[in-house]
Amino acid sequence: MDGRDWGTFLLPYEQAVEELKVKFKTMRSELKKREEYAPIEFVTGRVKKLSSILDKAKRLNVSMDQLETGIEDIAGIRIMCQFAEDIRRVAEYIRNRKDLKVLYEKDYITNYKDSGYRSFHMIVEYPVQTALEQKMVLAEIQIRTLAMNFWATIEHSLNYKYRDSLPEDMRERLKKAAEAAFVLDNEMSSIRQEILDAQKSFEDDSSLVAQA
Ligand code: 0O2
Repeated sequence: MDGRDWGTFLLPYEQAVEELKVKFKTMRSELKKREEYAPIEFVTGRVKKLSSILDKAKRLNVSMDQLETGIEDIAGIRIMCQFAEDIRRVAEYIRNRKDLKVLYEKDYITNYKDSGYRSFHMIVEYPVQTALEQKMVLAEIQIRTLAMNFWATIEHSLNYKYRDSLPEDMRERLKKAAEAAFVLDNEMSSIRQEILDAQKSFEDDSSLVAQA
């Protein structure tokens, strides 16, 4: 493929990322209006860089005519949540959507990676209406807490800096930092539960007063 062909190849992925970003941002504002609290904090998206697509294809032994099915994260969406339990809720909203199909899920929260990486991934099939036809594209949706995202962003840039050969001590410290992020998420979840419990008992007390 020459430069122009690559541009055309990436077009439906760019469209998918733009559309999915709008949809999940809308989901956030809708949920915020319906309830006092939105499980989505913010949404980002990106189309994988051509050099990264080619590197990954080489690493996974995917031929140039198999890229569309062989590389599942050319279109990538990231959904950040405040609390770990929000992740399951957001995943359920996504499973119930009629405008995409979840092909499979990877739970790197229960089965976190060796690096310490935690996140919930969903590989989806999304129909893009191009000028000429409807085209199905694959997209990867990553759902994670703010703490998981903080860790992943730092680790990703360090890996980039060290070109995937992080010094061992740095690797160990990152693993410890991932555990600290996990503890932070648990701590925040328990505070959240206390707030919700307090709100609930306040509502219960108010209804008792109203009945008296
Ligand atoms: P980028 O720049 O985010 O696009 P692989 O694990 O890559 O062999 P697979 O099955 O596609 O193959 O991967 P996976 O693990 O399901 O998802 C890949 C993406 O998850 C990565 O994309 C990262 O975004 C994220 N990810 C997975 N493991 C880690 C990790 O240890 N650290 C960080 N920071 N992110 C991770 P890319 O292509 O690596 O990068």
